[in-house]
Amino acid sequence: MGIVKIEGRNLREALESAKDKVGESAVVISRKKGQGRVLLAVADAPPKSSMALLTMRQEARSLLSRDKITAGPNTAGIERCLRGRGASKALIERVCDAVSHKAADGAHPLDLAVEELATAFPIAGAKHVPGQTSILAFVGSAGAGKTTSLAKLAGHLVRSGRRVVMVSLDVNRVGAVEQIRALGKHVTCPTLAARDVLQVMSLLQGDKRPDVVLLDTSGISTADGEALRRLQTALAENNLQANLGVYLVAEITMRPVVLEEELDKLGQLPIHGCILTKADETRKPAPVLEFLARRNIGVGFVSAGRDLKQDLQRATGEIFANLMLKGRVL
Ligand SMILES: Nc1nc2c(ncn2[C@@H]2O[C@H](COP(=O)(O)OP(=O)(O)OP(=O)(O)O)[C@@H](O)[C@H]2O)c(=O)[nH]1
Ligand SMILES: [Mg+2]
Repeated sequence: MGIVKIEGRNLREALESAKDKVGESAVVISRKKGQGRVLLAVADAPPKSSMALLTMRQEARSLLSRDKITAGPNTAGIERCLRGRGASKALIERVCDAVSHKAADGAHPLDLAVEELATAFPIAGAKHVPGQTSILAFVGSAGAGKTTSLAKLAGHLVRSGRRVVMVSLDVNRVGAVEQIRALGKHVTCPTLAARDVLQVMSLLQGDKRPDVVLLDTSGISTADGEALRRLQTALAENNLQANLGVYLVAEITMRPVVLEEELDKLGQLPIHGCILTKADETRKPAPVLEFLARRNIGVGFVSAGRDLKQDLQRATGEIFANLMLKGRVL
């Protein structure tokens, strides 16, 4: 067979291609890298003597020298940066590959990394059906930032002219009812402390129906999951003009394994999206972002501080790129 040229986008791809085309006994004699490509000169068997090896090397060099690939962009800085954010090897490779591939067009590597990262994580769409009341329920572990994020969103919706009610199912914990009332007052949004999730139904009748019901839960995920499933069934049975979207509130500092447990505890409850909180408290947001992407859970909002008016941002590709490259939202 002699020596053949094999090409791939990276070393792994080129080696796999060599195995496919030349067979298991393929031996790499020479290689060349650049512009998002790896070229291999491959023989179908090892050389039988040192003389044979020299001849093979000469042949390989001459084969590869016909391909004028120049050095690709320097992705070492991007790689270092992503490693600092806690990114996985697979994500780092994906971004660096994309940068090397597109760099030929003359764009700056960092801009290309931003472009790739902006599409690496799903965004949760807003679920609003005209004429229906949207019930947005926030679930998640104790202290994740459910009530604070809910109040931030309530303030935003009230300012944009929507009729909003905040309902809290967290009525047994000392101070919980006072907290939601105080936050409601602060963002000029009416509140209701509900002992039973089905109390929400009473808000969904008549002309004064709210546009949005923001439903806060207790942080005891098994019980919250069960309550929301009851609400879901009741809404369907009563044919009310309302739709329920469940949002998981998760600290961006959380370990994915804990988040996984949290989702398990919620049971068979469709999760519409995620609100990521405490983005101001870590420079390593990648593990949680990558976990959500693997589970195909889109991020709806990112919270990066305690300020009720400023610190909740609608998730965008730019925010993901900032988090992954700078370790902060802006
Ligand atoms: N630094 C920072 N703190 C936050 C953020 N969001 C919420 N917090 C703080 O986190 C703490 C818990 O927030 P809560 O909104 O009470 O959390 P929760 O999920 O409702 O908690 P439980 O009701 O106990 O389950 C509070 O001190 C908040 O001020 C954020 O984005 N950044
Ligand atoms: Mg709370």
